[in-house]
Amino acid sequence: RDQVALVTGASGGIGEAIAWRLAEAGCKLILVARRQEKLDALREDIQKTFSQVVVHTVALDVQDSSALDRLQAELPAELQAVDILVNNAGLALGTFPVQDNDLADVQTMISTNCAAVVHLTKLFSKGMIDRNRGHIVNLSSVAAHTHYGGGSIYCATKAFLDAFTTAARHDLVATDVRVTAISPGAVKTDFSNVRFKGDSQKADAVYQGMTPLLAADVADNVLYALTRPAHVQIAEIITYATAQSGAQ
Ligand code: NJP
Repeated sequence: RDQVALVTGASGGIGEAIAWRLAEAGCKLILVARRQEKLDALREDIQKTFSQVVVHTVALDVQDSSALDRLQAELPAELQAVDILVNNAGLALGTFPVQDNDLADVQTMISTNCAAVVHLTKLFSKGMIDRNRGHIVNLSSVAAHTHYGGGSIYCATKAFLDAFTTAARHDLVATDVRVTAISPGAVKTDFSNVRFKGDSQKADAVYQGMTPLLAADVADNVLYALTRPAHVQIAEIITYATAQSGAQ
């Protein structure tokens, strides 16, 4: 049967690019994010290009754990056995030295980047283990490795994700289920606008002096990991923009 792929944060940026690549690869898609209208527009666009592809959209906030609990049961029957889980929804908020961290923003980053991934992995790994097939892909970051100043919480959430990904691989080692972290550097998406709450000057400054990665570059890395032969498990793909120092 066609593989079923669930992508969080599919309404834009890297998640949208991943959705296109998975559609091209013939997967049935479950696209998750908060903005229903963006998801609907993407579904229409994908189905214009790939008319055979099944695309189902779910508007929810991954911070809402009861919505996550309901997610699987509310999926159409043909989509309940998820083979590919792409935990992509995530964000950074601001750039603060530790003494100035905004605790509400800290909570948002932890619940979105960490807790939701733990929850979705728990929900969908069970079926993968039972069927002895599946792939979990976690969108981490070079920030998990560089730990730049002013980004203590974002870096820590991505370091959490890397550790979680590695430990999950140990837990699943007796199965054919694979786990991969994809860790990009600076990617030209809405990410920096979200980070600086719409301050375009600050957002643009992030990409100064470099040609940032494209969302499609990251989606290529995801597809590479997913399409290796079954005996090959990619642990992590780390990609910097060529002129990126990684210090911020
Ligand atoms: O960001 P952006 P990217 N519940 O802002 C969704 C990592 N990364 O594509 O809910 C549900 O364009 C949001 O949808 P909506 C980064 O940490 C990036 O660049 O409708 N969904 C949107 O679809 C993240 O893990 C860079 O607003 C939620 C998507 O997430 C991943 O790549 C560098 C949500 C965000 O799209 C994708 O980021 C790096 C929620 N609570 C790692 N909150 C980079 N761009 O430079 C957000 O190292 N979303």
